[in-house]
Amino acid sequence: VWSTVPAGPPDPILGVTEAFKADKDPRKINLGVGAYRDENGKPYVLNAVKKAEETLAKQNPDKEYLPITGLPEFTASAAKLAYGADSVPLKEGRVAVTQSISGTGALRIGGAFLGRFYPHVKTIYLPVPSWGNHTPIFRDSGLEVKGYRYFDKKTVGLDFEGLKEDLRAAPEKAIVLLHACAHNPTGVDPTPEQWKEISDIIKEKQLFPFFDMAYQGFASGNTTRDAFAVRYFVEQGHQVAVSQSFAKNMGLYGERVGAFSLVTSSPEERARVDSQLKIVIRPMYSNPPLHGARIASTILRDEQLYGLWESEVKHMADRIIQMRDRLYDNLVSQNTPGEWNHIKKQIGMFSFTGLTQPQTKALAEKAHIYMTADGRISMAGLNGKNIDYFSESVSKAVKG
Ligand code: PLP
Ligand code: TYF
Repeated sequence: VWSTVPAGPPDPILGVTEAFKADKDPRKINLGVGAYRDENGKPYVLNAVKKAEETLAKQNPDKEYLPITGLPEFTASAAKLAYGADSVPLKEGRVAVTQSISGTGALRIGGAFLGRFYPHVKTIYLPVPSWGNHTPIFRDSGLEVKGYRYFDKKTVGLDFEGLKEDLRAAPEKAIVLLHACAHNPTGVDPTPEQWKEISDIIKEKQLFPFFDMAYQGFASGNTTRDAFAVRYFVEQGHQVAVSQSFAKNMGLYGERVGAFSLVTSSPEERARVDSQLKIVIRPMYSNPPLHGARIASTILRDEQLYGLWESEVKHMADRIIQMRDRLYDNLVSQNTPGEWNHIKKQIGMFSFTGLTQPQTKALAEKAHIYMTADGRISMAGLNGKNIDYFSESVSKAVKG
């Protein structure tokens, strides 16, 4: 029956891990996938998570199904984390929230809901470039996918003029996807002043802002600061959609903890939206997994665990910032041709190095260093033990 099924290409990000695993050289480094690694290059389970699991084990909770929209304590705390405890729409009971299968699932639910109910042009504009999975997620949700300019190769920074031009030229009421912070793959975020201008254009053109917040806390080390864009837009009266992931900021990757939310205009409207979110979710997976949502909710609702978690998020963010400084210093002291300031200016898990495809290929073949073909590196893969080898290898690759 399947003789006509064509072989598909490997995933551009997860494929890098395959190549890494096959390499037997002891110096090998995997900077492909965006997953945090500690100072020893090992996956890191947060102490806040371990403690929450201990608390949960003592409570010995049952394994009943969750409601379709998930664990109510979790969704309430997740929304508070994103929108802020003082958020007006939250206090007025007009934010519809559902638990999701991490950030990917949140985007997919959001896409499906918009595909079914968004009453205007069903086109979503993504930054160019964006996370590789955005295009298929929204295409599979029944939306038309287009792009707006975002990254300027010349300055290795934000193409703010291009961005504004493209948003102004988009059809009225189109959907715009915005990375709330720590843009993947570029590590380039708008400044607060630029966010304000973006908000004005979106208002003028009545565009619909859909925030993907996969790295809250990971950019600056502070969850409030990283929520600036979302909260500012809400204060300006935008009825935003927000996708949240707890994969990176709580290190809950494989537990698949996330939330999708929509600001509505009244509690009555929220109730109607809630009812339709359930109808979207029920045939997809019925209800979400329990354990990770219990962990996140325990951390978010306990003052001490919350404090511990905040300090651990900051530790992860700071370690990445240190690696940026060391990489920059090394590249400059080794007289590596080019301008490397962007390494320090970029923010979050990734750096868009500007390395070309032949250079990334040479790094893999000659130095056993793996990154995505676009020159993106996951900064978290660097540590005190491999940073010098990495910098020297990059320097050599650039000198050719
Ligand atoms: N959105 C962006 C921009 C991401 O970088 C990621 C993960 O890398 C996600 C969403 C979703 O990840 P997850 O489904 O693991 O939460
Ligand atoms: O590194 C990245 O950009 C992501 C990481 O189910 C990732 O693609 C990997 C697996 C997954 C979700 C995100």
